Amino acid sequence: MNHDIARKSAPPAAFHPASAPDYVPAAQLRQLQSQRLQQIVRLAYDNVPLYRQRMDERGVRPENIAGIEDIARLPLTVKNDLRDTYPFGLFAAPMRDVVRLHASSGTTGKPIVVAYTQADIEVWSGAIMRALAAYGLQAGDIVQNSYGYGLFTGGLGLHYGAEALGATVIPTSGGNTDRQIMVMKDFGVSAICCTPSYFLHILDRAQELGVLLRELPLRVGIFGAEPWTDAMRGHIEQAAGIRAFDIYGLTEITGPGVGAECQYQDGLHIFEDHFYPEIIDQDTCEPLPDGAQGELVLTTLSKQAMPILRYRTRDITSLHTEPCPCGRTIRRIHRISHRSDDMFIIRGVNVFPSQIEAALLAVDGVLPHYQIILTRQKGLDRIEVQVEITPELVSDRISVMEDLRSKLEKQIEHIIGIRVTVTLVEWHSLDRSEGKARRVIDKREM
Ligand code: DLL
Repeated sequence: MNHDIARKSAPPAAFHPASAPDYVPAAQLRQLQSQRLQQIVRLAYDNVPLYRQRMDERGVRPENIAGIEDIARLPLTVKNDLRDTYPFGLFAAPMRDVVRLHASSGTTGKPIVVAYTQADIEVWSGAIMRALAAYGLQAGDIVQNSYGYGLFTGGLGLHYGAEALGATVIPTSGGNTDRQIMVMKDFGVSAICCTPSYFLHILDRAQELGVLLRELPLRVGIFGAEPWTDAMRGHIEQAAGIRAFDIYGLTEITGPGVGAECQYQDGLHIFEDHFYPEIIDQDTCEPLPDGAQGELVLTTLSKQAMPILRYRTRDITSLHTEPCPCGRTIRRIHRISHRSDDMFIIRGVNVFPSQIEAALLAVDGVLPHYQIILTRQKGLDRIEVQVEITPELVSDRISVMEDLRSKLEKQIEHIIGIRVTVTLVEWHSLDRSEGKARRVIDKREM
């Protein structure tokens, strides 16, 4: 273990009562899931016309769902179902019981709107408490929440969960990076929540300002809302002297807190007493066995305002049942390496940004700031990868820069199997995001 990290480690957090459901014996958990599934299907069928119609079409009635093993009989839900019923068409509760709305705009079309009753907010906060406890946080920790506050679920979701844990929350929201760094330094922040790409930006700016994050009390990073790699984790942990944990979630299901890593950082435990995971084959929609990679499908088992049955997340992962050394009995998913719709096809080859990121970070001196630009010239698709390099690596000798460029091109070609053009760009020349990073710019004409 890195010495700085060891020095900054807090004593092991006492077991938090909110984490009790993480350790329930599997048989008991299945029973609870079965009961909750029956209730949620009944709620959806009785109150949401879309679910009633879809179930009727399949000839499935709520009483046919005897337990969790029947879940695959239920219809799948997709993002367009939320768009088509915009804004409130999937609500199962009257507005007087709805205490909060959030929305997510996505890249195209209308936003999707989601609703919460007070009980839903409590379940959500409970899930976040379980995540934070798994990272080793407790009352007394000072949590800087740099996820955006507003319609995005990241800010308020983490806010209420961290408060419920008893931590001190600083609601900085995203942006104003110099102020983020001042707060982190002056307020003795021990944990920060933001996207991994925004944290990289904070790291760079802190360095420019002469603030050494390694020397601050900061010891935990809570990073999610976008794909990131183990190579990126290594870079962040080393540069900031912290432990960087993954947190997963999506607006449709609740927001952040559907799953989280534990101290072993080997997959994300899904809080499956509330959010039931399945993996399906993306093409056939058939359920896949444990360990197989496919699309994650989630069912909300307790959501009252807006129950969601078998939601196709488009996130690609696998589900693991082997016991985790931490003792939690809830299952784990492999970290989400990509979304099925992140994939781009270039000359017939399927490519994911995360493959390019892993290739770049395998080469010393390359910063994890990159952008992928797709163009079409005379009918031929081309990939250009713009990569920032550390100032120390910039050399006056053209041959040194050329060697680095060609090393990166070879490394990427080795992983994705096609030639790309790498352009080395100056430190800070690529746009920085305060939220989710935009990695791919597709300039090909459709
Ligand atoms: O991003 C909720 C969130 C906020 C999660 C803060 C974690 C932290 P949406 O904006 O609806 O919600 O985006 C959901 O983001 O389907 C994934 O594709 C992606 N995503 C979320 N967390 C991770 C993660 C929030 N840890 C979509 N790793 C999801 C990879 C993630 N992708």
